[in-house]
Amino acid sequence: MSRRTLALLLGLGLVVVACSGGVGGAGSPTPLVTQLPDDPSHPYTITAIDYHFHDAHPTPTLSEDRTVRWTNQGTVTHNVTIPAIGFSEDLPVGATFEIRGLGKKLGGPGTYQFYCRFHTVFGMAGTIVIG
Ligand SMILES: [Cu+2]
Repeated sequence: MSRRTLALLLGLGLVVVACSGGVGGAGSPTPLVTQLPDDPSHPYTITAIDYHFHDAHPTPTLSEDRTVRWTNQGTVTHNVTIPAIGFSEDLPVGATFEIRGLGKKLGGPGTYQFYCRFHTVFGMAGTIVIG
């Protein structure tokens, strides 16, 4: 895989899986990058990492009944404010919360903004797409 391809895959938010070594071993080489498709049977996870909401620029199109989960893997407390439903919840370091059926609560298909009330100056915001 070329460096350009790797950079492209990483830019698309794909996850690098561990390379378990095996240098010089026989058989097929271990892939360095594996695409992890969005799985509708699980909550859609948006991760706050130091003034950025990862995987929400925008989200993929989510069904109305999908659970959306926010988790904070950064080093400071963040917040999730969703003006369309008057929701605002702080998200301490390491914390996670979920909203079940977020699309239904939002009122159905559409594009909805959310942001961190502590870090608007950094543009810490995201877009949820319900379809
Ligand atoms: Cu924040």
